Amino acid sequence: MASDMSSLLAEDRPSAAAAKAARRKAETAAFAEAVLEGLSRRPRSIPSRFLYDAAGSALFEDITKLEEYYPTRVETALLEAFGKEIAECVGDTDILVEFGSGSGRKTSLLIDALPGLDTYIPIDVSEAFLVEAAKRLSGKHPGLTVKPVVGDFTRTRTLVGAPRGARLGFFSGSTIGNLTHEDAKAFLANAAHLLGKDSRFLIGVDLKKSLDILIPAYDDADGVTAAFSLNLLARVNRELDGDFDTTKFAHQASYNAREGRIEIHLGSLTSQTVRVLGRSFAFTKGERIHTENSHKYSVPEFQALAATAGWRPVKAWTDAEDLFSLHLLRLA
Ligand code: SAH
Ligand code: AVI
Repeated sequence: MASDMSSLLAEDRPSAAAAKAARRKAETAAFAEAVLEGLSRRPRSIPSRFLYDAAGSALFEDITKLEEYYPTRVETALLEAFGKEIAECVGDTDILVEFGSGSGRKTSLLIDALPGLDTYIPIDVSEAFLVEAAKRLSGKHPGLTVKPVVGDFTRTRTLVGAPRGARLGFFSGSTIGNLTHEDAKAFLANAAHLLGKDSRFLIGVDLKKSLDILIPAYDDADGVTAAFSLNLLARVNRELDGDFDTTKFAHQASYNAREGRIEIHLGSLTSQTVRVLGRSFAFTKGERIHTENSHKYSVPEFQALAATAGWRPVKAWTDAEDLFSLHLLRLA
């Protein structure tokens, strides 16, 4: 079969250009609402999905190459070591649906291990990055139909135009850890609905571990993670007529043991007033904006969470140092 990139090529048509402009407008409106609301409440917070504009996605790619950031390295090694075994446990698969697909580099390993795969549907909110990644994947896997979907995976209720067939979901990188337990449950329940009866789900989940490993992974020596966090304020300046001085905020990563999660904040280094869309927000020195959570789960903790949404464990794979886990689940 010839490589099919129909939904990407459609981007060139005028109607597709209008749809793209409408998506961008809606995304900017959602960003504006989240920022104005999040800066008005106490404690202040902005949802982490807004970290991923084009610049944020590129900075996340830089994070994945850091020595301190073990999750990408270890998850890749797990897919390389156990890809064949995972594929055997998964069984026949026609359609792979990936949530928060990013660069899709790890996905290639999974695609290689699934010989009967016909269609790949990556879902991501970061449009330009998604389109580039989908083109790369399509070129690398001739014969695979690639149908990228731009959108928020917590709000994707249907996969328009997706063919019938056996479905496997893939949620890599421990992005599920960026959701609260409540939101993760709702996401897993929606994914069950989206993937449908008899589907399976492969999810990468970061494990609890020593703070000596965990903290540097989120506060690296070269300041790449800090740049990733601060890009959120730069994005407010670019898109929402903001005047954040990004040199006057500091990236802060800490572990909240009670919640079992890394928390990332941007702390104000001075007393200052910032304007966004014509509104003023006064910060005292030390006042923080909560920008990200990254929950860590033991294998049984994650299996218990998945069970609340109807997903049963098939098998979990971990590395020798117990840094990261890959869970294969099936619907009960
Ligand atoms: N899975 C990839 C990328 C992880 S980074 C990997 O393991 O390397 C998280 C990805 O999820 C980014 O590409 C980001 O744009 C996307 N993302 C984050 N929140 C999202 C949301 N609510 N809906 C859709 N995509 C989201
Ligand atoms: C995408 N996500 C799983 C990353 C994480 O590890 O929580 C995002 C990240 N934030 C800072 N470093 C990496």
